Amino acid sequence: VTDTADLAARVLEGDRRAVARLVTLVENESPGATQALSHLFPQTGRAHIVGITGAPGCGKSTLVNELAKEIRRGGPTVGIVAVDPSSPFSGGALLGDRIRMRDLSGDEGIFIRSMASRGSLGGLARATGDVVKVLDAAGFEIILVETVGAGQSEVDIASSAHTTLVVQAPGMGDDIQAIKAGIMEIADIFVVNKADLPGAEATVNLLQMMQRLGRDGSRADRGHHGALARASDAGPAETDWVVPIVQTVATTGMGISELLVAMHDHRDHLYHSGLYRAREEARVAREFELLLREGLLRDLLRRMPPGRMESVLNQVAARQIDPYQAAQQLIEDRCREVLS
Ligand SMILES: Nc1nc2c(ncn2[C@@H]2O[C@H](COP(=O)(O)OP(=O)(O)OP(=O)(O)O)[C@@H](O)[C@H]2O)c(=O)[nH]1
Ligand SMILES: [Mg+2]
Repeated sequence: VTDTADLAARVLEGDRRAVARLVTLVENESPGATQALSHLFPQTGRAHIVGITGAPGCGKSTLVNELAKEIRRGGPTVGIVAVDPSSPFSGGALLGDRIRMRDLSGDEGIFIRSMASRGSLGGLARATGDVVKVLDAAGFEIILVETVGAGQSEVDIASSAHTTLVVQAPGMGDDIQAIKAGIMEIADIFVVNKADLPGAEATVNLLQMMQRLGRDGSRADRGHHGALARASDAGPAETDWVVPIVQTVATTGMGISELLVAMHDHRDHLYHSGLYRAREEARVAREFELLLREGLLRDLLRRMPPGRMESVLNQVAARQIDPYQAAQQLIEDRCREVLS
């Protein structure tokens, strides 16, 4: 126990080896990780968390690499978390990331971690959130979180980032993806990367058109999933932020400084409008709800008499009982047990 307290203390001092060690503990879901995170929690909430999402291959890693270099030129420190959802090709992608990010290594003001993808996407989202907390507590001022726009993950990231960059590249069928994935709602900044390729202008036009169709590009619902998160609905209304569309060529650095300006503008906007607080509250509520669910499920499963789950599942499979009633039954059994 003193071991984890000590580890947490060293993380707070910004000790890189302690940060790396704790991140590994978090990834492995080691029991010590939760204790250390408890120690760190009061010191979190300082970093500007920026999510970068978009279709595979649109240039997110290249962009993150250039952004990090640009941020470092200005002074602030940067944490980078690359999230790779389960994919048979992820080995290659991770290797590619390492090579591309190599020119950042050696800088003490940057910490890079690729998250291994094990377990459910939900588990990955939680682990990512915890790693972000570690980097936040360690004093990294801007934290860039890269996620592939696969299924639910970009929504997860959007609700845990202050600022979400949605990256599009011309000629990748992104126009369809944009509509499908509800990406208009989560974007705080649109990045049209690979602006050196033909079709960039068309992508920009399409985004502008969709923005007009959607009235403004704001995302009033962002982060408000889940029952507890609704507590924050009383917060300030999503305001007059016009989602900028920034063109970049990540391979040459073109447009990167403009993108950084847009990121800072958005952070300032969040502060001045009171949205920063609202998003923090929604984030905390969502995270807390997840923890409650996880804990309650774990408790339920642990206390169930041996064989009970199997027998219920068999009954459901045989259509002898419906899953709604079955779930209700198990929950009620547990409640009765607690009360007796
Ligand atoms: N022409 C052009 N190529 C680019 C640009 N940005 C990135 N690329 C190239 O696009 C390819 C994919 O870039 P990545 O940065 O790995 O893209 P990613 O979105 O991180 O990919 P995943 O993590 O696999 O989803 C690489 O070959 C890059 O060199 C750009 O602005 N212009
Ligand atoms: Mg990548």
